[in-house]
Amino acid sequence: MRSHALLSLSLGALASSGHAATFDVDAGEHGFSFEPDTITAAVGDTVNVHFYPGGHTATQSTFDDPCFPMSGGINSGVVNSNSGQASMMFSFRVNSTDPIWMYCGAPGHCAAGMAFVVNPPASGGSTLAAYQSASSGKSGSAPSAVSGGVLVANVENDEGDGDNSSSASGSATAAQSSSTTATGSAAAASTTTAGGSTTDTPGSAASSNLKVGPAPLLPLLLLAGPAAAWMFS
Ligand SMILES: [Cu+2]
Repeated sequence: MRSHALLSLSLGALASSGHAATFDVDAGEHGFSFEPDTITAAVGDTVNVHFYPGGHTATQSTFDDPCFPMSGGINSGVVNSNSGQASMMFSFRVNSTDPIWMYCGAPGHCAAGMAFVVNPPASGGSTLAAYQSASSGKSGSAPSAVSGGVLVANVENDEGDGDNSSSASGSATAAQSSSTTATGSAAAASTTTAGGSTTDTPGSAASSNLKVGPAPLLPLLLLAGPAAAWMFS
């Protein structure tokens, strides 16, 4: 019973975690850019921004006011790294399918085109290219307070591309390890159960030996009886 409960709990967690996707964005790995710079995400998906050296931010603006923090918007604050990805990453949840325009608030970075968009409009002139074009000449700034997401210990995404395909394989790996965990806990549970009953059996056998010690001797006597009779006949 216990092993079934554990197994169904593990499978339940596996099923629910399967719906949400995680997207990895690299900030400043190759100059003033976010890679990838366009993400199509569903509500409940997560975007993890990994920061390379240069002192970058991931900050939300409106489309109409690029490089300027949107009131109540998403903001990582400045995250720096000495080499490679910073020890902290900025993780935010996609709460709607409305476009999320993100830029880097370090001075000059947004003007240089350092921006990305989550769920860009399917049509019309509100494109990332238009946003970046309107960014030129803006000084760019970002609040220091983190909002709309959290800074958490960085989970390194694949070096090199850091695109959605690596995050897909990342999720697949996670799913695999979840199923391993499910198998593992099922195995652990049955081991525990087996161990438990194994412990019970010698325990009760031992106690019955102690309490009814002479009982096992009875068959021997019954066997010994005829044997002795045969021997002495
Ligand atoms: Cu930057």
